[in-house]
Amino acid sequence: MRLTLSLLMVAALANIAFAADEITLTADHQKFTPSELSIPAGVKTKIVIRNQNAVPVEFESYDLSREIIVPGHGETAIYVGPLEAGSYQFFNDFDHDMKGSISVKARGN
Ligand SMILES: [Cu+2]
Repeated sequence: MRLTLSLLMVAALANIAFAADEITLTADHQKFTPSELSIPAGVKTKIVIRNQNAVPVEFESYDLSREIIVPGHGETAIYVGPLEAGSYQFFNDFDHDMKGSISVKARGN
């Protein structure tokens, strides 16, 4: 019984950790929200890019070596990492004024 409870708690904690490693980036009008994402270092992270605009956006990042078109009113997901601590820039290649960054922080900092 005690062992079963422990296993359930491990499973619950694992679920929380998994949920924390998926974040959403929204493209709306001429900006990304949030403009600065924060993710932990050393962890593979799923970024769901949701485009609220009628026109497509192209999420592009030289720092992350990623380039992907998200159709108008569509969404797509990319996986980044595990990354080292630092700041990683991204922008919309269809509108270079639309940009943001991913702040990767070492755990415990
Ligand atoms: Cu491009």
